[in-house]
Amino acid sequence: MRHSIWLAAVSALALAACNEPAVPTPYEDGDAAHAAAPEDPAANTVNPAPAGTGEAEPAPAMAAFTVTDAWIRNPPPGRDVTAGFMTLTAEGAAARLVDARSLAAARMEIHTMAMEGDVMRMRQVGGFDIPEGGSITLAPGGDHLMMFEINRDILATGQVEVELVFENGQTVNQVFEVRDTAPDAPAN
Ligand SMILES: [Cu+2]
Repeated sequence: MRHSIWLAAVSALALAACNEPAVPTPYEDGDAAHAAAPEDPAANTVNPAPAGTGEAEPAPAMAAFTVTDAWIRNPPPGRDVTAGFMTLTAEGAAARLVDARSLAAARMEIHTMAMEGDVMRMRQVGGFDIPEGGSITLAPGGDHLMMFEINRDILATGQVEVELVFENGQTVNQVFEVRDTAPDAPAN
């Protein structure tokens, strides 16, 4: 009980921080920086590996993703932002989550939380790295998928599809449950 209250308090803080008009953030610059990322020479190489050799493949490695506990916080009335959370596992290759899209939000960003002096603030980052065979957990008070200009009609359906975009070009369509609180995660 105490734990869930703490989580609620922290996430309320996160949402409050997200909602601050504060300083205009150059989100577009961040996107542009991404688009202008140096080309991956391997991506354009048409060079199938000789049959029978599975090593030194030129193409980016594909990972098999598993998403659990995917949920979006049901935003309080009057808010036009909210956040999505999940546990994401990559098997077979390391991966980097670099973007997310949904019809339920005009714009989504990848955010983390970090201390700035004595204050915990959210901050946009370029992506989250998932080690091969490892997982990342996005949770209230920590890493999250930020959703701006939310569509309440879609959120009201209780289920929101989000497309997760990875640096190697892979995408995953995942349904996020709209909830007031985190689902009870099974103990791992
Ligand atoms: Cu945020």
